[in-house]
This record gives sequence, structure tokens and C-alpha cells, in this order.
Amino acid sequence: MTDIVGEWEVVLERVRAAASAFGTAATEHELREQNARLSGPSGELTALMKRMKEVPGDKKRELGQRSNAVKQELERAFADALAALARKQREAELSGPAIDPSLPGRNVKLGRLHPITQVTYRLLDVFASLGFDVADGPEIDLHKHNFDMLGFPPDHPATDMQDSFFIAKEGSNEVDRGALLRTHTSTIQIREMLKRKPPLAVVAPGAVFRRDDDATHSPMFFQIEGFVVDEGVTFAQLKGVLTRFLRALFGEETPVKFRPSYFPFVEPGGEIDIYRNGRWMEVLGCGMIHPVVLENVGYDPQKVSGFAFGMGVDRMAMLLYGIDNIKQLYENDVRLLTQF
Ligand code: FA5
Repeated sequence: MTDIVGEWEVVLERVRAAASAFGTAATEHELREQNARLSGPSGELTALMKRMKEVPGDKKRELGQRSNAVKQELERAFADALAALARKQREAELSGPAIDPSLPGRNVKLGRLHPITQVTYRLLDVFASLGFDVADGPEIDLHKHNFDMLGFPPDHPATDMQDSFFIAKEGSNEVDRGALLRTHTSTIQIREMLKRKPPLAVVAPGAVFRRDDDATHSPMFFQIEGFVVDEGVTFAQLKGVLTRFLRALFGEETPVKFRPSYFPFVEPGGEIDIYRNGRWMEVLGCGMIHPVVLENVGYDPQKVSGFAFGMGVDRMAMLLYGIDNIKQLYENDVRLLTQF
């Protein structure tokens, strides 16, 4: 029993001695650390006071009072040392080189939106003005959203490991073919149609990933998907909306070419090229949503029909800004970025 009382006295003395050394701290951080070692949540004095129940009854009151007094002493010493440090710093500032308030301020360089983001907003604005909603989806998605429900047959080359980035199983190099980095934003068609009922007109921007790499192809690039589903939607409407859109963006005189093309999830399907800067460039794929896709999401293809399109935002940026290599959009050279 006497042990705890003796021990108590020793610790109190040690804490007081340590507090008297507060003045030696060179920085506020150091001072706060010293203080925390004594009275912080796991400080020495705090730990001591938690042991009060071990103290014999007749000593409790006295040791309690003395401990509180030391605690108050500690608080005072800490406040004094803190004030002294602030004073010292202020004195150093005042006796240092004079500040010239008439000097011009430092220029803060203003950032701006990346050209791809700017173009995305421009494209979405046109579609918003045509009455489309904007939707979003995850960059890692399921094989069934990216391929199966869109009517890709299981052996379609686009599902090859050479074309798509599949995700390795956790902790192994084995590939999990159930999930991948989406290869197109058509995943959002499926996701939105599963969630909502027609009529709907939706555009959905996002990053997509493929094993592609040359002057006009990047392994990560951006697409905007669009689709309209309602009773009586026709190919003429598809042509009307997309021509309107491209002319609003590139100018009313822009040559626009519809070519037949194949995508498993549309029938008929097509691609659109536009003529800019002396060449034709493919900008989007499109078509009437395949009845099988409508069935896959629980719609009745006898009642509703729809059209869909997917465009490369990078390609649009290249055409709008006259950039001839897609890589320039990703090098983030400020000499290029500040031109937009
Ligand atoms: C698709 O991705 C289809 N999902 C588009 C679609 C949607 C068709 C709805 C029908 C209905 P495609 O693989 O052609 O289609 O890509 C669409 C556009 O993305 C292309 O026209 C092109 O502008 C752009 N693109 C394709 N690959 C790349 C790439 N590696 N880098 C940059 N842009 C690309």
C-alpha cells in the first residue's frame, strides 16, 4: 500500500520537473508533444490519476488534491511557454528584414478545364437542349452489361483478352472474365434501361478502355452514349437528331456521311464520318436498338423501339481543335492545354 503512495509522489515530482522544462521547446509542435507526454490522453499524469482506486482511502483526498494542483501548474506552464514562443516568433519577425507592402502580389496561375472536359460539356449541352437527361455508370462493369445483354455472342472478338482489360482475381494473376474495364459506354444503356421505363432520352459520358494504341486511338478514351426509347421511334429521327447535333457543333455546312456498319446491339447499324481539316474522320456509331436488347432489359419490342449512338469525345476534341495526334490530349503539356 505504501508503494503506491511513494510511487505517486515520485511521479508527481517527475511531472513537475518535466513541466519546468517546457521553456526549452524550440517550436510549438515540440512543446505540444512535451505537454501531451504528461497530460495528454496517454500522458504520465493522466495514467497516474486513473490509478486513484489503488490509493488507500485515507490518502485519496490528499493525493487527489496534490495531483490536481500539479495538473493546474502544468496547464499554466504550458500556456506561459506557448505565449513565450509566440512572442519570440513575433520579435524575430519584427527584427528581420522589413516587409514592403507595396510589392506586387504573387500571381496565382488560374487552371482551366481539360479540353476533353470542355468538349464533353459542349456536347452534353447540345443534347440537353434537345431534351436528353444525363446519366452515369461505373468504369469497372460486368461482362453481362458490357457484352452479353447487348447481344455480343460469347466468341465475339471484342470480348477477347487482347481487346479488353479484364480484372485479375484478388491475390492472383488469374483473370476474372466476369468483370472488366468497360470497353464502351453502351453499358450505361443497359443499366439505365434496367432502371427506367420508356419514354426515355439519355446521354451518358465516361472513360472507356481498350487495347488500342496509335495516332487516333488511345487505350483510355472518352465516349458519350445516347439513346432514345419510346413508342414509334424511327431511323429518320436518329438521322435528324445526329445531323442536328453534328451541325450545331461543327457548323451548318459540315459534310456528314452515314455509312452502314455492324454492332451486335443495333439493327440496322451505321457509322458517321464528318469531313474536317481535309479528311474524313469517324466520329460515332449508331443504329436502331436491337429487339433482343430491348427484350433483355424487359421492354416489349412490339410496343417500343429506340435508337442509340456512341461517340468518341477525343475524336470530337481533335476535330474541333485541329489536333492530329490523340496522344497530345494526354501528355498534358501546358503549352497545348492553355490554347483551349
Ligand atoms: C462503340 O463503342 C459502340 N458502343 C458505339 C455505339 C453505341 C454504336 C450505340 C451503336 C449504338 P466504336 O467501337 O466504333 O463503337 O466506338 C465509338 C467511337 O469511339 C468511334 O467512332 C471513335 O470515335 C471512338 N473510338 C473508338 N476507339 C477509340 C480509341 N481507341 N481512341 C479514341 N477514340 C476511339
